[in-house]
Order: sequence, then structure tokens, then C-alpha cells
Amino acid sequence: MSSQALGGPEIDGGSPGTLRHLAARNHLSIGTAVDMAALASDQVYRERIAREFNSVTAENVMKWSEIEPQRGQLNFAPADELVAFARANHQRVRGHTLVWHNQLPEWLTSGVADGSIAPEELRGILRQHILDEVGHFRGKIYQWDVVNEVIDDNGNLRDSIWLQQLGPGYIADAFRWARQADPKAKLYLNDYNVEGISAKSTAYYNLAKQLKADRVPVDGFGIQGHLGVQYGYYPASAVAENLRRFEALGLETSVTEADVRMIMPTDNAKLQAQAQGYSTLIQGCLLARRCTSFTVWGFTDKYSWVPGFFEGEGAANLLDENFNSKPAYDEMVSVLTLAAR
Ligand code: 9MR
Repeated sequence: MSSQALGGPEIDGGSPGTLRHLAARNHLSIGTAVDMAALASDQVYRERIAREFNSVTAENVMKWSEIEPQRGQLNFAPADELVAFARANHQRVRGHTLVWHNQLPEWLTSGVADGSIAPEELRGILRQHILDEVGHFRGKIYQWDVVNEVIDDNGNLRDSIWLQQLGPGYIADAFRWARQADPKAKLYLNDYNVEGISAKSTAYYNLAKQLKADRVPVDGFGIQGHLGVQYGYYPASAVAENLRRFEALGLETSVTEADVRMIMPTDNAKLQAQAQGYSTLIQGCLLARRCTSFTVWGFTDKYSWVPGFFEGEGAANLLDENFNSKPAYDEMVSVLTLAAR
């Protein structure tokens, strides 16, 4: 299988010994989420992204609140900067994310809350948002997270403003509008807590099956992969088994936001356990047939969402805050070195 067959520009290998070189040999795009403030201020951060990864995802700057902070005034500048950085470094770009319940513009949430934006108008606003954003990046994004986190942990459609105002049909609509705006990008469902077979991942399986039956243009299923040392993990074989059932529906799959947090402080046992967490995800991906990209949600503990969201937790990334490799990085290298996809 050529990397071209996986969609978008060729996967670029970079220098021998790097993650991107090892991943390219396995026809895999390997990515990181990028924090644009760090990219602007930290040269080591920039150099490591360029060296180690052949794919990037905007950690925040492609989200709706960033793109359209004032109604009708689109600001693509920070996201365009990331696309330019990626181009300069022969990297692909994953688009994240079009429809979510978080990081929505204030004008939109308050308009819905006070009734000044009625459901029919909201549907038009969502349609325009998708056409604007996907259209702006047309041809530059290889995978789009079209809908993010639309199923809850019990396996029901998430009770978001989208479901409440528009009904369940918004999901199919979102995929159709995205396809219309960029016929070549691979269009993804994406969520957390769906690494193995569970009520939640099975709800996604049933949703994907229904969308396919209805000829909705869905191309991929993404497992975010936000793990924690203290919770344990599905074994790689179980991750692969889960991905393979989506692939049997005709979808490609990806790991889109991998990180493995721990209760601080770190110690050697936790760092080894963390390496095992990353290992289950990368091995699960490599054991599936059409797992096309593997993205970490940040690669250095210097910049991570984790300490701000989970009190007392951190150190979730492959490199420490001084950009030194942790056991998890070495484990990624050894799995990718031994794999021969
Ligand atoms: O890492 C992102 C952080 O900087 C933002 O403050 C946060 C806002 O909700 O979103 C984080 O990224 C999330 C991603 O977009 C979707 N999956 C979960 C990620 C971690 O919360």
C-alpha cells in the first residue's frame, strides 16, 4: 500500500532515527497537537516538531471560538500560520474540529440560550461555519474531525445544544456539508473513552453503520486516547479488535490525541507504566489494517492541557519539560522499529 493511497500528500519520512522516519516506513502519519503560543516563542519546541512529526493538529486555533469570535468576522490567521509551518516542514495537517459542544463562540451559545437564535437559524449558522472553514482549508487538510465527542459515556447521543436544537440529523448534515466543501479530505467521527469495545464505542459503531447505510460521507473513526496510568489500559489486541470492526464498515481509523497522564510526582514505576499505555495505542494502531495516523496531544510536558484540567496530575507526554526522552518515547521508537507494516 503506498502512503498516497491513504489520502492527501505523501507521508514524509524526515531524518533516520526520528519518529517520523520510523512511522513513514509503516505508512503511518505521526503527529502532534501544536500550541501556537509555544510555537511562536520556543525555538526548541519548533525544531522538535519539525524533526519528529510528519503531521500536525491545531490544539485550539481551528476551533469555532477561535475562528469566529465575533459573528461573521472570520479569523483564520493563526491556523494559516500552522498550515504554513506544516508546509515548510513537509507535514500534513489534521483538522480539529468542526462540530463540538466546547469552545463555541460566546455569541452563539448566548444567542441560543436567550432564544434570539432559533433552531432553523442555528442550522444555517452551522452549515455556513462548516462551508467557510472547510472551504478555507480545502486541499490542505488530510483528515477533518467533523463531529467531536457526540456520544456520552453511556452510549447515548450527547445532550448538547446541537442535539437539543437540531435533533440527531445534525451529524449527517455536518458530514454532507464538509464533503461539499472539500471532497478529498477524510471525514472523521472522533471521541475519548473509545479505545476498546464498550457501550460507548459500540454506539459509535452503530452510528457509523447507520451513516454508511444512509450514504452519508463518513470516512474515519478516531480514538482520542487520553489515558491515565492509574486507570489501566485495554491491551493492544483489544484496541486493534475495536478499530478493525470500524474498518470492516469501510472506514479508516486513527489515534488522534494520545497522552497518558499520571498522579504527580512521577517515579520510575509510573513512567514505565506510562510507556505501556502509549505502547497499547501504537501497537493497537499498527495491528489494525487501516489505522492511518497516530497523533499525540502535545509531545512535551512543558506544554500540556493536563495539569490545568486534572488537579495533581501531569507528565502525560513523550518528552519531559526539558525535551528529554522519557521511557514512553523510547517505547514508541522500539515499537515502530520492530513493526513492518
Ligand atoms: O488541549 C486543549 C486545551 O488547550 C483546551 O483548553 C481544551 C478546551 O476544552 O481543549 C483541549 O483539547 C481537547 C480536544 O480539543 C478534544 N478532546 C479533548 C482535548 C483535551 O481536553
